[in-house]
Amino acid sequence: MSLPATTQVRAEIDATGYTIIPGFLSQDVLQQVDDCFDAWLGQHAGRNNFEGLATERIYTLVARDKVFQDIVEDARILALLDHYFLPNYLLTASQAIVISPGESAQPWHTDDAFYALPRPRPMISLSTIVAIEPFTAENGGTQVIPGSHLWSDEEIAGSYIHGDHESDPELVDRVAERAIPLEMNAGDCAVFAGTLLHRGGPNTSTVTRRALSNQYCQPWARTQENFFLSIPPQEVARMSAKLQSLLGYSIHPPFMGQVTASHPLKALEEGFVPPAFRQ
Ligand SMILES: O=C(O)CCC(=O)C(=O)O
Repeated sequence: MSLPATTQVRAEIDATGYTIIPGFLSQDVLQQVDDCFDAWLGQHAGRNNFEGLATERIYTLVARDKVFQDIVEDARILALLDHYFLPNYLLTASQAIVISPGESAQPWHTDDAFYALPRPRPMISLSTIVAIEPFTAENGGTQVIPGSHLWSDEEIAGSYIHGDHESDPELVDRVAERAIPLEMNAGDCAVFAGTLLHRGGPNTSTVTRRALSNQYCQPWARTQENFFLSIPPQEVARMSAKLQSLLGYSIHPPFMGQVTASHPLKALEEGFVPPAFRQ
């Protein structure tokens, strides 16, 4: 995506809350991701109606294969993050989402609802969802409500925040006419504001819908996944400087993220012992 294309993508996100980058993954990368999914799927059952009871999620994808690291730090996505967020923005979630036939619609929600600041407001997170198999209106393609990223708290009232419940039927009725299923080819990537109302669609087809989703947030926001605990420091030490920063090994000035008054990158040095535990 060249610079003018980046500008176009931003204009679409600003206007509607989302956009699609066609052909985001090359055929080769798509195949590598698909091979990983083949090897790993079948072991992770969804636990509630938000994760999806007929949906399989694999968390911490970024740590599972180098191909996912390259996708997380794709230059086209970083260009958007540089625009929307402060320096040292973070990866907040990295997961596979595979919706099987028979899945019902996910509750309507916004991805940055955790951050209980009054709306309308700028996004605190930005989500990407990459089609690993084609997305259709029948197989669970993500549904979005265009323009809802600008809605107030009153307008999004009834959307899912937490707990095991459906979105409010009043909201479901109110937005039904405006919902658009994202239809994408394998390899396309939807990018949307954390403030946008969306949901995984119902899968009424006979085929699965494989996807991966990386989400990013402002450097001062708490991340959904706690990568400090899910990825051992010796693994992070082998990653690129950008990924280390995305995983939280960075400072949001003047000192958010410090490790006993030092830069967190010190914690990745061989033999590092936290100062409070030194003899
Ligand atoms: O799978 C999808 O299409 C959307 C999933 C989603 O929005 C979520 O789990 O937060």
